[in-house]
Amino acid sequence: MMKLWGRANSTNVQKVMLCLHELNVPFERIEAGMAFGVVGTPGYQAMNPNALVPTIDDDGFVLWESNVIVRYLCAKFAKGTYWPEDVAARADVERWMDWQQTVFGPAVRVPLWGMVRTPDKFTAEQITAGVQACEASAAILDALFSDRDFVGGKQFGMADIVLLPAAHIWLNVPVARQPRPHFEAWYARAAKRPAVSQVLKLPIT
Ligand SMILES: N[C@@H](CCC(=O)N[C@@H](CS)C(=O)NCC(=O)O)C(=O)O
Repeated sequence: MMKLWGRANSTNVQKVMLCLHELNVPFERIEAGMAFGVVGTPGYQAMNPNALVPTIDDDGFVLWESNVIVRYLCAKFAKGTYWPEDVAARADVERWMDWQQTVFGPAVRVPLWGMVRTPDKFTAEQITAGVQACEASAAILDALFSDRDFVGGKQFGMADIVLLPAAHIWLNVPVARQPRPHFEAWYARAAKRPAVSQVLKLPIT
């Protein structure tokens, strides 16, 4: 059976859990990371030298990097649906996966750690800058979803999966946000999916 290492409140682990639930792939999740430890052990680091979660083991094939795991799973189990076969259609959604890793995800880390996890370690200036960065990303997502239901158009797919955990944090941290009707409508649409409601929980921890 597919194995997944990672704590359930990690956004990067949530992407993989969400993907596995969406694709109806049975898996065993092993707690790892932060309070659960494990990532510091030689055995874990032999699989993932970064000592980070998530890591999967698919019948002996070990893989880390959350967005790559999502691409791998969708290509293996959902070619033509979650993983577009057309090269241009795939690049069209993949750009949003890389944007999540490089822009939106790092922005959301500030309200997550600065307002929920370790507020004592953040200054008011850092929080303000982080909130501004999240608003800039939210404006981009609002424009994206002004003419489509999901990232690739009508069908929910792999880019929606990787954007959702960060969106869940931004739309639920205790801060005043600008209204983003299209972005919020996408999130509400996605939240109706059983896999999404099963993985993305409140309160945020
Ligand atoms: N680029 C990596 C980043 C992985 C990462 O930063 N994971 C965090 C959790 S979101 C982690 O392992 N933190 C240390 C820990 O939980 O012990 C990925 O997308 O998989």
